[in-house]
Amino acid sequence: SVKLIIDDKSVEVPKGTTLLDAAKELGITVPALCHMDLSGIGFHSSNASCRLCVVEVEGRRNLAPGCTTLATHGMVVKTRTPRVLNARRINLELLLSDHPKDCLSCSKAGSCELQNLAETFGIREISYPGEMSSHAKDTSSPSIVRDPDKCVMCRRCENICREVQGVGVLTAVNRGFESVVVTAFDRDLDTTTCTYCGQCVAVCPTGALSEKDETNEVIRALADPFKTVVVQVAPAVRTALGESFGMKPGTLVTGKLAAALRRLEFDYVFDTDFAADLTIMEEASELLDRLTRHLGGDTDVKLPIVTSCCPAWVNHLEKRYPDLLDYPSTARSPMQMFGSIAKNYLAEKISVHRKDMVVVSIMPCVAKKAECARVEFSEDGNPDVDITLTTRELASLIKRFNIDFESLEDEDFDAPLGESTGAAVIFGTTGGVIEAAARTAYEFHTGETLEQVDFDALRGFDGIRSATVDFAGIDIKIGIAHGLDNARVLMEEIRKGTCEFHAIEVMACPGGCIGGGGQPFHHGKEEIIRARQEATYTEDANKVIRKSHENPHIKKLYEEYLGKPLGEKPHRLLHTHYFN
Ligand code: HC0
Ligand code: SF4
Repeated sequence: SVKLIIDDKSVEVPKGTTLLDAAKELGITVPALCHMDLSGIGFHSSNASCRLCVVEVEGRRNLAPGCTTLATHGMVVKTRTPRVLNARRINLELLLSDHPKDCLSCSKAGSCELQNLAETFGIREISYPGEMSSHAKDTSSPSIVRDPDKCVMCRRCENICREVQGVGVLTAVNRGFESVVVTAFDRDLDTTTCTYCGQCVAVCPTGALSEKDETNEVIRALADPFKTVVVQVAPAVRTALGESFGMKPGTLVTGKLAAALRRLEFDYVFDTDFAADLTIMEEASELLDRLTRHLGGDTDVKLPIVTSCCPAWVNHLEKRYPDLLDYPSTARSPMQMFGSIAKNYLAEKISVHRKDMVVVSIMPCVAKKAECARVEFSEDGNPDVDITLTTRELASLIKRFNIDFESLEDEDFDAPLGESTGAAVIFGTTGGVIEAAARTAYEFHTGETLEQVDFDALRGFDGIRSATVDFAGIDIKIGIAHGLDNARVLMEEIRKGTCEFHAIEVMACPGGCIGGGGQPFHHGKEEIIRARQEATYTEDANKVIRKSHENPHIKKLYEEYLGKPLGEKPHRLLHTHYFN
């Protein structure tokens, strides 16, 4: 370790620690725009490009960037001298001089890191007015809007897209004044291999990347007297929405969420968790079907089965692994199963034509906006899910409707599409879908009661995890990856024929949906994502029923309407296919 002094305080840190991290040990925050540290979930970005983290190091002539300068023994560092503060202010003003000034109407207003820094540094005028760079806005994608004029060249998006997702759609081009992060040949996003995972949006400090805002479409639908408007909420939303109202990360707001949706005057307030239970019924049955055939000597059967409920993962699979499209489960995602059940079963039950029903999804995800627009999830041009909003967009709607979120009394979701189990809740975190599937597949396969429903071996934040589950004498090998580049490792094993897993779960976003691109901004605070995961497991543990196949409303839906899992009706309404 090395010992050094920062702002007159002594600190000892391991060799290789940056000055920024050493200062953090002392509780000293050094501002930064390009730096973001989420190492615990596999992401770290420091390009030393924003130069806002400069510090004075005794004996050095130039100021040093705190994010890339390593602490050495005996160093004396100062983080808030007039020279340091002045340099940071000048660097900030230079960034602002070539930044649009439409803060009032910017998509990032209120959460912009650049705006916050300008406020912190007391900037009241821009000292360097002059030429502004100009790039076209890209609205081609159903999920993401790119506004390169707002790019500050921090390159977090480029790093997360290349290093964590292994996609590499975004890249810095040009030099000096002309430098900007764009797609290859500056092509529209919808013509690239972008998966719409939205992780670039999640880490962008400014309004250069944001989700496509569809709040006004929902307001219009809610005001239309001829429409029955049905809403569903994804598992991970309840673990994070409170943050948008100043609540502590990890605060579960399930009851307030249902209440707020009712205040928004949705006609039916339902839960995607219900459909997550439904997904497990189909996916666990599919796993067992493939497994039984495999054990029976069928060499054509494709194992491992790969989860397919994450839409960014599906986009990536189709583009990157067109030769492996027989491996993903054909079960639709919970969101799309919900849409299908709403526009078929529910519509019939309440005698509403599907064209007069609007299904709105609230998701922690931006890729879900593109998923609901896929043609295979529509009938005669009418989509099963009409509009998808992110958690952030829902927060904005609640504020616009003047609802005092914090003081809302807890309410329940409506029945029957609002009832769910603990298994559905954990869909929201990495490892949760496969744990939920294991709970049901175990009981379906063995006919015995699973006493210990917590599969601790499947939990955690390691990018790639594996575990073996004993299904009454048969060892079921399970693999988990979150972050698309981690998924690559497992997919390449399948390609080479060396993969030993029977089932694999992939979620595109680090942490799973709790870390989704549509969640309230974490601003690089890893503890926020960890708190959301804890909340997820707490909600599961608090549920009376924790196995999907024990959900009474799911049982009834099969008895009354669907028949058997993997049967004709489920095949038509709940399964899908993949394209390359
Ligand atoms: Fe997820 Fe989902 S769990 S993808 O992570 O499977 O977005 O929260 O809604 O559909 O249920 C996101 C979250 C969902 C779906 C569910 C799955
Ligand atoms: Fe890359 Fe995901 Fe952003 Fe697309 S949405 S550019 S894949 S990080």
